[in-house]
Amino acid sequence: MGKTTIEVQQGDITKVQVDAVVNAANSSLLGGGGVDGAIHRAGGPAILEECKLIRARQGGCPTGEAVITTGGNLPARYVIHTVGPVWSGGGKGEPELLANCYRNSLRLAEENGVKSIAFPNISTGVYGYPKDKAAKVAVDAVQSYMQEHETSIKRVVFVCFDEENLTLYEGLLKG
Ligand code: AR6
Repeated sequence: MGKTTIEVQQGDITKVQVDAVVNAANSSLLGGGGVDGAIHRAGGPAILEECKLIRARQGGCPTGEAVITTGGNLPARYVIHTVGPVWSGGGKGEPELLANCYRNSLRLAEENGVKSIAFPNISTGVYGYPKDKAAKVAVDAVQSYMQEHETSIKRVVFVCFDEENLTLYEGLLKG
């Protein structure tokens, strides 16, 4: 199995030099606030144009699934839009749906020849997923994907916007 490095960084995902950045979108694929707003602002209108074409074709993106567009003006060549679950107590399948976001994004990345990919902390903003629980799901999902697949992805970066997430991810990935 090829070796994949998993890194943690604090900062703005729109500035990260990778082949693909993941967007924490909503099912409409028409943009929003948070990281979604930042990606569309920095990447320009080409991203929304492609999102609209995907919407016309498949009617949006279900929770846990992912779609891919151009990166527009971003340093990244692609944006992978995935839809995290809204937290409603944990008994509505949220952990599995959140893990699916990471797995499906990695699968789509791989299918498009992506060698490096950056993830935001999906669902931990507007969607209210507790940060500690979300970080554990994210790290487990990426690590188990790497163990279960012969992957050509060389680098996975968790981009944490806030200090709390940074500390959580550093704790989970050390050692
Ligand atoms: N770079 C990296 N991370 C960021 C950035 C950035 N520029 N901006 C915010 N974050 P959220 P969600 C972090 O709310 O919870 C949108 O309106 C933020 O601190 O962006 O999945 C969509 O359209 C948090 O840790 O996404 C959906 O409607 C993380 O990104 C809804 O929000 C995710 O926060 C999705 O909610």
